[in-house]
Amino acid sequence: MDAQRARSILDEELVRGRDAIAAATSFEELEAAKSSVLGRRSAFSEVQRALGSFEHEDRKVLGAAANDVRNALRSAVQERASELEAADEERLLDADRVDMTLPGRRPRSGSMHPLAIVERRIVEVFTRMGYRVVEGPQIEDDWHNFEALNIPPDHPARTMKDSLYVDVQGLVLRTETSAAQIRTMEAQAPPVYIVSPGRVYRHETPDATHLPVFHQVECLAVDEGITFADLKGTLEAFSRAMFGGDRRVRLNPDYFPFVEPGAQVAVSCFICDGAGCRTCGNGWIELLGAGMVHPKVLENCGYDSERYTGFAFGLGIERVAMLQYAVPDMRMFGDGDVRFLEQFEGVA
Ligand code: FA5
Repeated sequence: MDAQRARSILDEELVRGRDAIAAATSFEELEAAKSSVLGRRSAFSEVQRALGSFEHEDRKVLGAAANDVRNALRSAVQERASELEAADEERLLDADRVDMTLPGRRPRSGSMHPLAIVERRIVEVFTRMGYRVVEGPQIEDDWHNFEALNIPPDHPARTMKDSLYVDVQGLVLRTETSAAQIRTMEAQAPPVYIVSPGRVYRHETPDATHLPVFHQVECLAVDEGITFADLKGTLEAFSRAMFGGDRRVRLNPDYFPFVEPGAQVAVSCFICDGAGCRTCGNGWIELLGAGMVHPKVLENCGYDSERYTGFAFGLGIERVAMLQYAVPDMRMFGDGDVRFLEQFEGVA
């Protein structure tokens, strides 16, 4: 390479380098442009390496020219880097910009489950009448779930068909909230006025009006001089508070080992108003079992059955909720379908 050639390379590389640096649109491209004009394998470096072979005068002039070219290109790189940095920052700011005129994003909030709403309402009707709320365990022992409730070992309610046993000797998923009656009476002296809501379990095939896991509210009143009239009056007060005046209530004699006499209480169907339809069958929806507490149950809990009498009933929360919200199939409560559940938003 002669001095003249070196000169023209320096001139060309200055122009080419400036163009390449200006054309870089990212830091990667800028780095590539820089190494192509100033890197070890660039034409510029070749000129530098050739300097040593030139005459003294040429070396001086070309050395100075090479320095100028390198300085010019380096400052071009720096300038372009600051431009790219500024552009980057601008982009970030743009992306982060908050449009104050946009409407806010409302966070999705859940709502009370219809069964929770109904349970709360039922319990409220009773607490307003002076009842206390108690809760019992869902896993019960034989005594509280059966024996103390006057359900002897050979009673059909004990067979594997109806009950779900826990794999521990003598323990069962409670089949009714009535077990809470026993726990309450064992723990306190009369008078007793309690409601006890909760989940119960039975070996049952689900259909429109039955579930294997459902909810009940137990009601128990034990005091001196309580009669069947008190039970009927309480049931009527409850039905009026829950369903209004236009639903009819029916009491039929029924058998439960822990009451005497016992009754099955039904409310006229909300769909057919008592005529009979697919949901109710015969026009009535059975809501609860009720009766006068069996003297043996009182004695089992250490109460004097000569002095004290009482009534009890246990009602199904799902059945009440069906009546209240005209739900045709009980299984809908457990499906977890948001389209169903969100209809209850704002109800409670
Ligand atoms: C009982 O469970 C008694 N412990 C009620 C009772 C309490 C009687 C106190 C006397 C004194 P029964 O099995 O009928 O009774 O159930 C009571 C209510 O629970 C029924 O009327 C119904 O509303 C509801 N129920 C019963 N089985 C189911 C089921 N499989 N799915 C949904 N609800 C049910």
